[in-house]
Amino acid sequence: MKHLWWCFPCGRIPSGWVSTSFSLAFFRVLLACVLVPSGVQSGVGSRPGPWGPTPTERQLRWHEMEFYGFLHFTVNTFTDKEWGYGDEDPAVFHPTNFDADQIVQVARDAGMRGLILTAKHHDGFCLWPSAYTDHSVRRSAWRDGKGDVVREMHEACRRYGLKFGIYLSPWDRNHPEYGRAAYVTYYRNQLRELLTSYGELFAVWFDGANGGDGYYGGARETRRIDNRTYYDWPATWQLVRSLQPMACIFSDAGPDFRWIGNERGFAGDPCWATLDLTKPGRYPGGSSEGLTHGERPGTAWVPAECDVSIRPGWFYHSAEDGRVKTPEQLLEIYYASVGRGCCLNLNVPPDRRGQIHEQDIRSLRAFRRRLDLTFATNLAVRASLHTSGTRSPVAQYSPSHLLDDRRDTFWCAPDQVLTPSVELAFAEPIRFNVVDLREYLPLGQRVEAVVLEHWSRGVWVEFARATSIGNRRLIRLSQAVEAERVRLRVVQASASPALTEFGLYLEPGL
Ligand code: FUL
Repeated sequence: MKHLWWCFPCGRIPSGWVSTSFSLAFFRVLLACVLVPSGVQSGVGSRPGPWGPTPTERQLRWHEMEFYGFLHFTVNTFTDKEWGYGDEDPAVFHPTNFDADQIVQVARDAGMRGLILTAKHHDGFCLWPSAYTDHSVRRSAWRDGKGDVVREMHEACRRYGLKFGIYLSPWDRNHPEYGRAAYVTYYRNQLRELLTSYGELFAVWFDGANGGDGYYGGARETRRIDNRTYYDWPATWQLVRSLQPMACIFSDAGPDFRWIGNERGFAGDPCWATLDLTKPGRYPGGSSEGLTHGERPGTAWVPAECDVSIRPGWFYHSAEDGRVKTPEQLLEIYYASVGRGCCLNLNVPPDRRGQIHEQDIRSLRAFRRRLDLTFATNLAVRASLHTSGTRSPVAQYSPSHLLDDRRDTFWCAPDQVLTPSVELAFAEPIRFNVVDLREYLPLGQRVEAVVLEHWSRGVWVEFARATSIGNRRLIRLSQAVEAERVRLRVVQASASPALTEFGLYLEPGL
């Protein structure tokens, strides 16, 4: 069985095999696998060994999401603030026409695969009727005090096939015990409520903003805490692990995904999915050094999320209706986040009705339309492929996997070959201005740099180069390239490259 697993790393028989050449290819590979003892890293039939830190199954699922949304919604929406002081009367929370379906439909139509809701922001007001405080929707007039925003959002997400996650601010400017041990117990109690009452969560988001002035049950004073020790994060994360084992935990430095180090939505270039967690400052609210680019080789797989708001603020303010990011700005963010191997968490704040504003919808629609038009056709699938070398067995690591639109199959060079190339030859010239590359993540982030060339007047001419690939690298060219032959050359790698996808696309109107 062990050898069979080696043969089919993802526990699946590649679908293409179960047709014409099934028997021959299958038995050839089976024979090869059986002949190779486990532990051998190269040669016929062996699976390539991983390089550096690798992702968990939980993180792989998160990588697949690529684009999801943030919902900042609380008393601030009605007081026109970004950070509530904590003394807000819960009655101010009165959405006039809250519509979870409208919010989720907008998100789905924009291409988001999940939503993360601020169940509690720094002001301490809870969007669900927590058993541990009255400072919640229960004391608002909305739905006669019987409403639950978290439940309505979670159910709407389920109806429309989106995943759901929660943000629970550690800093609570309302709670009288904030800064003392009793608050940490309160915080964990609330977390447990959220982890057990709303089905499967894909993400739990722990904000780094912490401590300062606030209401604190009427004390109206400044309270400082020690970020490193106060919350005992390992115990809190253990709670998440035990109650929601597939939920990815976010904080500045992970453990499952990290902050990108800015709130503009732009990843660094390069942007590695790995981080050195032995460095000081690697805790929520710690140092942001190294987060933008990641670190090589790193000690852990901690990929980055780019969080950014579609508006200047995180919460809805009518004064910002004219300052919603344009479709072109959103596209730039998309290419600089998803296109650099990260996930994009785009905030779309519900307004005072409890819906996404028309201006935001307009921008999101045009942005989505452009992405759909761009990625409708992978022109590379028309090519015949030639490589400088492929690992054995060739059927398993064939370059054709680059074009099969699957992340569980990949082209891999033999172990000793760190700088392989693959050439795409077309019967007729194609025009493209976007290149799309993906690495096979279970083997780690192996590629350090690539060059892209096209054949012109008898020579290879470079038209782009890139560094880190990871989950995805999108290269958006300022000018379209027209070519009959295109070549990808890996020019630097830490281990024999394992690539799952190669796409060439034409973004219209560029
Ligand atoms: C920050 C918070 O202070 C902002 O209000 C917002 O929630 C942002 C996503 O994270 O740390």
